[in-house]
Amino acid sequence: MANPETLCLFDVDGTLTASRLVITPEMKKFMAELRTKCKIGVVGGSNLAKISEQMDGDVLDLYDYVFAENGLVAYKDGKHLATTSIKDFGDDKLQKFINFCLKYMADIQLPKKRGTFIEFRSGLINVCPVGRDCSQEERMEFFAYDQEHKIRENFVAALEREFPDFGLKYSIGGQISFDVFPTGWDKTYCLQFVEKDGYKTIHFFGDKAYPGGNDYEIYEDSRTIGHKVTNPNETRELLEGLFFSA
Ligand code: M1P
Repeated sequence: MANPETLCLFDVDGTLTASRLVITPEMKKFMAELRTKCKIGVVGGSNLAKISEQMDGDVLDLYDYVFAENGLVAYKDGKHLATTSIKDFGDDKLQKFINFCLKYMADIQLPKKRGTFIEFRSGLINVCPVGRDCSQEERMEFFAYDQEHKIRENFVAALEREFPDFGLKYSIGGQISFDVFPTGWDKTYCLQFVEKDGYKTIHFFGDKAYPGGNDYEIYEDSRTIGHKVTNPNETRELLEGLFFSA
């Protein structure tokens, strides 16, 4: 391997794949080629099963590091390293938070509502006003409606007003939902695992590398060299310049 002391970490949606879609065969092949040049890892907000689905195969076989749920579920070389649970946040606070969300969602009118409005994951709570059971078409409909009516932005502002001292962070990373987790449990959480392995250079590639986006903290972190991209093609072009040019 040409760069064994270099690690490239990647966000999933909008960086390796189009949002919520499966990686293209070309991009999948390109990432396998990159793996012969340096170590590679993914750090996504979704759970392991969803990341595997998007990576079109067992992601644990395809990447050296896999950080699901922002790194709260961590794997290296296909082996489980650690899982941190949001249950440790405390049931009293969690229930107050969830109750508020359910009441808030009961009072908003949207083009459609489906099922699974709160998804309780290991390391975060995903809040989804349209419901995670929506179809792809309903997803796109909500996304467009949200851009116009700022449903998620207003929801997060209401939560910030209601729970100013809870120590929670909100991240609007995808199209239909937002993630909620204790402060510090953003994507930088995964860096503690790779720091131990003594990499000289850690690149991070993400599309939501703006304040409020779920790639922002790790993109800005002094331990990484951050690269802001707008789609998988741009990610590939940057990597070609870094690792494949003569
Ligand atoms: O990876 C970005 C986000 O992807 C999904 O968001 P949505 O369903 O809203 O498009 C979710 O898995 C979310 O948790 C994640 O941050």
